[in-house]
Amino acid sequence: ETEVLCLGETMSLVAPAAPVPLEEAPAFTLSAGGAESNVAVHLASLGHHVRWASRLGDDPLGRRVAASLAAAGVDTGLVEMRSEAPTGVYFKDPGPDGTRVHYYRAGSAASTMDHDFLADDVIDDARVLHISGITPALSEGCDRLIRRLLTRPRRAPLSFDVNHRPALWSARQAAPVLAELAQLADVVFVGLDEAATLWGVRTADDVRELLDSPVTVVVKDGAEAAYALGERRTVVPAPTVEVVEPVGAGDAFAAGFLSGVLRGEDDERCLRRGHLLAAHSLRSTEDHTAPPDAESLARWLALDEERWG
Ligand code: KDG
Repeated sequence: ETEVLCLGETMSLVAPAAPVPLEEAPAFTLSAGGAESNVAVHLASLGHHVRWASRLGDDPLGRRVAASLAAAGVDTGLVEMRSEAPTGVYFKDPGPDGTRVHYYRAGSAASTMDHDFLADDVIDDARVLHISGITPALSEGCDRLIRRLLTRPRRAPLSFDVNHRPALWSARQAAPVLAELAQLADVVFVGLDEAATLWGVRTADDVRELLDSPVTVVVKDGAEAAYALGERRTVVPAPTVEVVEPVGAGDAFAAGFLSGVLRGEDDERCLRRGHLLAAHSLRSTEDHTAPPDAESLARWLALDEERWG
């Protein structure tokens, strides 16, 4: 049985080997990066059965992306390799004000997905479907696909990470679309700073007021805390971490949280799992790293409230 089906574009990721600006970096690493497949990799490394669905170019980079996700334990059987469009590429550009990204993804194989990508029975086979607000910005077909997934009658909860990517579309363009799509999901992940940029809200409770229909809205307030706002309001402070590089931490958080959901845990434990995986990812420059081992995870999850904070 598929526990989570993740859908979205994954690109080849070129990153300076040391955190120096792209213009000067002498050496690079080549790996795979995509928000939804990052979530898939984290979930797989926690032992969950995860599928990732998308399109890649039938080219060396596409084969490399597919092979690296398969090697990480993700089921890539639904991935379509296309000869008429290339695999997208993106570069990380570390700088004094944080890491910027540069995309070479217009017309990529993933952007050719349309509303009929994935049969209904394949979607219904998963216990959770995870998508993000990146996909509707890729093409009109991708937008139609996301709308179909969010509006079709469904059996399993649908998880939606808002993931506003300013390099794809402006906040003014994205704000109404991302709010509309988030309202159709069951579990929504959003950063408080991201929500502030998009919708001009100030607090986690403002976000919940705006997004009042999902069962649970998870608001991440960076180094401060994370909130699960549903029938109840749960807050868990963030553990202290020395941040090496923040890209990918949101994906790790979503994976941790969803791992808790799959185990039937309460919101507090789901948030803790989210924090723990995010903290781990914040310490690395890779989009995804091996998660903490089961024993340390269990130890941290069991900390009483005082020592956790
Ligand atoms: O969350 C990390 C992603 O942003 C990164 O892997 C690339 O999917 C990506 C995107 O579209 O920005």
